[in-house]
Order: sequence, then structure tokens, then C-alpha cells
Amino acid sequence: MQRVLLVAANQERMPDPIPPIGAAYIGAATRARGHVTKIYDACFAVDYGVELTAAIQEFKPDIIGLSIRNVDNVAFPNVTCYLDRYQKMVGICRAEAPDATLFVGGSAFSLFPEEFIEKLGVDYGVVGEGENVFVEMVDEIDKHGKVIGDYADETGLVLPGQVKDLDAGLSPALDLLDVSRYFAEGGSINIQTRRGCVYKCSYCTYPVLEGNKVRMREPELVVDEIEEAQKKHGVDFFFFVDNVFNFPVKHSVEICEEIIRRDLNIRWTAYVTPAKSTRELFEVMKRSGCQSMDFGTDAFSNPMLKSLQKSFDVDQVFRVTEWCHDLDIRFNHSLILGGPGETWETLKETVENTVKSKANAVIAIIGLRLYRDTPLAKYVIERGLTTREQIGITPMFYISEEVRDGITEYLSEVATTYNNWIVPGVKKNMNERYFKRVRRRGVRGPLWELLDPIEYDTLPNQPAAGAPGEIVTNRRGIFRGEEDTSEHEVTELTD
Ligand code: B12
Ligand code: SF4
Repeated sequence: MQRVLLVAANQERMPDPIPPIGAAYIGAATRARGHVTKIYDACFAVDYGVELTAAIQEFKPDIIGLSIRNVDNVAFPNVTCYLDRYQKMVGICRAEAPDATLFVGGSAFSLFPEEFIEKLGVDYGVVGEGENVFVEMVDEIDKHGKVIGDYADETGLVLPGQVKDLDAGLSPALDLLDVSRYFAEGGSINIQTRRGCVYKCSYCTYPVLEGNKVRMREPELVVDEIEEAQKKHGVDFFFFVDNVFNFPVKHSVEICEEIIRRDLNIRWTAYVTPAKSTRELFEVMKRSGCQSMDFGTDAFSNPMLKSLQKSFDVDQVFRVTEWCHDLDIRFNHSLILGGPGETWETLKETVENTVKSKANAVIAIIGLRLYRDTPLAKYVIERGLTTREQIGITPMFYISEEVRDGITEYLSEVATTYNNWIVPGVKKNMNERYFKRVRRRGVRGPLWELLDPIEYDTLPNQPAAGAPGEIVTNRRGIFRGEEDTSEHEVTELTD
């Protein structure tokens, strides 16, 4: 039997504090094999250094597993990178438990494993889903005092793990987390119904993280998990964290029907693709408690939807938003602006159409954060703008040349005109203190749901900027993590 301490390292609380269910999945798996397991969750820590030290001294772990979710906040130009904090946490683990075997895993790690392993100096780094491979390695340490199997390369890198049969796995050990606090301050508890994504949007990491085939959980087991959280913790609002909740459609319908059949009085939200959506699907979603949906629209102009390799067109987006209005489902458009081929014309069309669709809220990200092994990475590498190696933990964003000078100012202006537009990169319409006050009043679900559509007849002016400037390849940006006072380099690429 080993003593396994999982450290959920995320401290980001915008837009909400998020229960670290990745660590809770791992915790359920180690515990099921008889290892004494605890999660130290840094999310609400006042001083994680003091708390983590105390947790290690008290628990005396044989094995520590650091779970890292975010590399950065992807909010160009105001980017915060979390590497320093992760390094400090590793330092504390090494100092307080010098004999413990130190692992790292999580989505951030899986995106840049070689770089993280080098920068963190851990014993092992597990890429991808950790439930199986991590537990096998813990078992080996238990039996032999060390890992003897051929799991890792010489740097400690453990290659992608993927759980083939999700139903054979366990539900996340929510009891290892402070569910009540997350529910009170974050307004929902997360549930995963499937892994993987079949779509091939050009910039997206999700197929890299979870694979390009969808693996689904048995609808009954998903709803069992919902019911248990409801009974044990009084949770009545859920966030389906699947990359895309509504594909395959049959699976989504079965989950909704099971919720309806059990007459659970819950509400929920999810990421939804306009592709393959039908009104019948939205109706059954609504009947099962769907209060809102977040469309991964990205762009609202056909040339840009094509450029980003999206699987729907402008007409389909209008269609799904109409159904939302008819069925009283609130919705947000997540936009990613400035991709290859973006012009002032396409940008303006996106803004106009988004406003026309009367969205409750719009979250607009400026520029495309580059990740390795995505079609977009291939595009920029082929054009000689960067190399695979240069794409890494230090965030690098692609912004098309035509809109590069002026896009930030323009979106700032749009968000001033429409206060239902949230632009994280310029901190527009993101008021943390207001968000906290609202939560204290017991509001559930994503906070953007509180915003209301703004009428079409107040469209913003044509963008003021627009003349392509000289190519910028090394623009300085400031990273403002809590403990991170150093200045890092943000590279902005254009073609
Ligand atoms: C759903 C989601 C959201 C929802 C969360 C809602 C909720 N209540 O949970 C919302 C919209 C709020 C959100 C917000 C943000 N998100 Co988000 N989100 C996701 C998404 C799609 C799923 C996350 C999830 O729950 N997965 C399910 C769990 C079970 O998987 P997991 O945590 O990865 O854990 C598994 C493995 O990683 C591994 N593992 C995990 N820990 C450990 C530890 C050890 C020791 C081992 C061995 C293995 C291991 O095993 C686990 C089980 O298989 C991911 C993309 C993805 N597909 O991963 C992005 C993702 C995590 N988000 C990302 C980002 C950036 C953000 C934001 C910063 C964006 C923003 N500016 O607002 C915020 C941050 C919010 C916060 N407070 O931290 C990025 C992180 C990458 C990066 N660049 O940093 C991701 C990867 C998407 C991307 N762009 O690629 N997000
Ligand atoms: S953006 Fe959404 S639909 Fe497209 S590949 Fe990523 S997860 Fe799949």
C-alpha cells in the first residue's frame, strides 16, 4: 500500500473556480487499488506554499502526483502563464518529501510534455489519461520499490494513456474535493460523458488531448453520477465538460432521456456544436434541464468558418440560435478572432452576425494560441513563421496580418458598446468582485447567463484601424500571475 498525495495545482478562478475532476479521477483509481489517497487542492489557498508544506508533512506521501490543468489563460494580449507556480510547487514537494516519487500529469502537461518534464524536473510525466498507467506504476513502486516496467523513456516521459472502456473506469472521487465550496463559488459541478472529438478544427488541441474518436460512457452511469452528486452534495447544476456534448447525437439524447425518466430536478450547461444539431435534439435537451449552451462558433463569417475548418456555416449558426430563442435556452458564442485569412470585412461580419443572433453573451478571444501538432501549427511552420520546437509553454499567438494592428482596440470598442461581450484579453466586462457577489446570492450556472442580448440597431462603427503594418515577430507582453512578477516574451505571428 502506498500513500499517494495528488496536488491539484490550478489556482485560476476566472471565470469560475473549477473542481479538479482530473485529479479526482486519478484519486478514485489509486484508492480502488488500496492505496491511501488524498488530494491537496490549491484552488482556494491563501498561501499554497504554507498549505502544501503542511499537507506533505502531515500526510507523509510515498508518491506525489502533480495535476496541472492550464498552461496559461490564453487571454492575449494580457497573458498569464502558470509555469512559475508549478515550479515552486515541485520545489516544495522535493524539499518536504525528498524520498517520494514525483509524477506530473494533466492537460497542461500533456500539451507540452517534453518541455514541462525538463522545466519541472519530476521523476515521471504521464501524457494523456492517467487512470490506468499511473495506477500500474504506483503498483510497481508498491511491489518492487520502484518502477521496473518499460513505461517511460530516459527522461521519465510516459507515453499517451487512453482509457478504452470508460464504463470500466470509476467515477471521479468527488469526496476528496470540497464540493460544497466549489458549488457555492463556481455555480456547478462538472461531469464528463465522453472523451475524444471527431472534428478537425484547425487550431484545436482537443483531438490531440483525447484522440479523434469518441469514447462514450453508458448514459445510465452518467446519470447515476449526477444523481449521486445531487443526493450526497445537494448539487443541482451541472457542467458537461465534454469537448462537444451533442455528438454523437444518439448518445446525447439517451443521456437527456435518462435524466427525464428519473425526473431529476436539475439544470445543466454544455459546449454544443451547431453542426448536426436539430430542433428535436434541443427540445429533449431543454426538457432534461438544459438551461444554457456555449456554442464553439469561433467565427460568424463563412470564409473564416472554412479557414478554421469548422463543420458548419453561418446559416446553421443562425438556425440553432433561433431554436434557442424559441425554446428559451440561453446561449453564448465563443469566438476566436484573427485566424488565417481574417480581414476587417470578415471580422466585421462576425461581429454583426453575432449581434444579430441576439446572443446572451459573447466571449471573444483575440488571436489563436499555437499548440504543437495541430493543423494551424503545420500552417505556420510551413510558412516559416516558427518551428515546432518554438511552439511551447511560452504562449505564442497567430493573428492575421490585416487585422493585427487594431484588432485589440476594435474588440475593446465592441465590448464597450455591448456589455454582453466579454473580451478576456482586455479584461472587458469581467468584474471578479461582481461575480463573487452574484455567487453569494446563490446564482448557479455560467455567469455569462446573467447577461442579456443587446439590440441590433446599435452596431459598432467600422473598425478604425486596418492598414497592415510591418511584420512583428517579437512583441513584448507582460505575464501577470499572482507570484509571477517576471516579464516573459509573447510572440505574435503574422503572415
Ligand atoms: C470544460 C473545460 C472548461 C470549462 C470548465 C467547466 C467546469 N465546470 O469544469 C470552462 C469553460 C469554464 C473552462 C475555462 C477555462 N479553460 Co478550459 N477546458 C475545458 C476542457 C474542454 C475539459 C476539461 C475537463 O474537465 N476534462 C475532463 C478531465 C477528467 O480531464 P483532465 O482534467 O485532463 O484529467 C485527465 C488527464 O489530464 C490526466 N490527469 C489529470 N491530472 C493528472 C495527474 C496525474 C498525476 C496524472 C498521472 C494524470 C493526470 O488524467 C485525467 C483523467 O483521464 C479542456 C480541454 C480538454 N479536452 O481537456 C479545456 C482546457 C483545460 N481549458 C483551457 C483553458 C486555457 C481554460 C481557461 C484559462 C480559458 C479562459 N481564458 O477562460 C479557463 C480557466 C478556468 C479555470 N478556472 O481554471 C485549456 C488549457 C491549456 C492552456 N493553454 O492552458 C484546455 C486544455 C483547452 C485548450 N485550449 O486546449 N474550461
Ligand atoms: S473546436 Fe470543438 S469541435 Fe472543433 S476539434 Fe476542437 S473540440 Fe472538436
